Amino acid sequence: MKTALITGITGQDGAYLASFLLDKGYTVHGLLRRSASAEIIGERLRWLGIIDRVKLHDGDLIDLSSCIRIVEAVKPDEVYNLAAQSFVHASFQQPLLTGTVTALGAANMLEAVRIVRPEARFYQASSSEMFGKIQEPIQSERTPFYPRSPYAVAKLYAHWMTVNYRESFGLHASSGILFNHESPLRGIEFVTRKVTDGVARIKLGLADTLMLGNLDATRDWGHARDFVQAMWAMLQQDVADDYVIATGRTTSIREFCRMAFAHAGLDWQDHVRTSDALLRPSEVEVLLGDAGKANQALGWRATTTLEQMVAEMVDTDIVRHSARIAGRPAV
Ligand code: NDP
Ligand code: GDR
Repeated sequence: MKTALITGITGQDGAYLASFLLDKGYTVHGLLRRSASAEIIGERLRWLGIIDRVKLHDGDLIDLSSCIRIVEAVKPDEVYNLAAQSFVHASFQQPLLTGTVTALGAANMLEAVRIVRPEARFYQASSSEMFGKIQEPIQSERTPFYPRSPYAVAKLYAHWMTVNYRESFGLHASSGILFNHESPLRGIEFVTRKVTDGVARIKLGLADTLMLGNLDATRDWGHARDFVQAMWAMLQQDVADDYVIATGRTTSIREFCRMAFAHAGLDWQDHVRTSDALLRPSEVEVLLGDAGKANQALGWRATTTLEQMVAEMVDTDIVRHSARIAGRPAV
């Protein structure tokens, strides 16, 4: 059976992708950066019950020698480069770190594959943030990019490096231009999880208000479990290519709040407050993707509705906080 190497395996997508590949019979390896809080680093892999089924290797995306060493040791058939400084808001405060990890880190992995394992298939986690100040109302692979944050600029570099390594060196390197995808394993700083966590706290009497920034922005939100399947499907194609992955429905932050609070029997207007401190220096106001190419070529389409995902996220956060109140582990 095949062997996969996932960078960013401890993140939301890395955990779901690892689970998906294990179910397909893959041997799954992951690059793990050292942390002083080692006991919480594998939380998502533990949540999915797979921490003992993946093989983790110490390394860091910004350390080329560790990337080379791990690719050499693992000899992967497929490499999924998901590691990144992925929080747009933080990228305005840490633009150089974001560039080093999110842009040059991808170049490191491309170099490691080119030098050590050029026959491996490579997936780059590109982003709808690259469309930024949108140039077309519905964004597809043909829509020009206009990045609006240091994060998006870094992703654009990584995206074009992936295209360049495909064209220059013949690597089977594909980019998935993924629109926002969420889940109960989403990082707490991202708006959907911040909202569902807030709903759970308010429902259980642990808090009364939730502070947010821009409520008018809209996002094309899908479920991470659906989206990781598209990553895999791209690497099964004979020819590497780039694909937009999206649901084709866009929803405002305000409407997401309404849905999440309503699921718990609450009125969002009683609890949500806004603060200018949470606004971004430049904002991506609207994103709406056309995944027609992926649908035709990969047979992929989003299957989880936003309503189902909101319900799953709110219910899971209520379970998590209830367990904490009762002094039980949530997993
Ligand atoms: P997360 O932020 O949840 O995960 C990021 C992962 O990268 C974590 O495993 C993190 O490790 C790891 N990482 C960060 N810096 C380094 C480093 N220097 N060396 C090694 N590993 C590192 O992101 P998601 O799972 O949500 O996203 C996966 C990828 O897809 C990212 O590249 C993101 O930018 C991109 N993307 C995500 C979308 C989304 O909506 N989720 C949409 C489009 C693109 P640690 O656990 O130690 O912090
Ligand atoms: P995004 O996700 O920037 O789209 O990047 P995020 O959830 O952070 O923001 C979405 C929108 O919500 C608005 N917003 C808030 N955002 C956060 N985080 N916190 C708040 O309190 C808040 N209030 C309003 C934001 O201004 C924004 O408009 C995500 C990441 O996963 C990237 O890595 C990925 O590439 C893109 O999605 C596609």
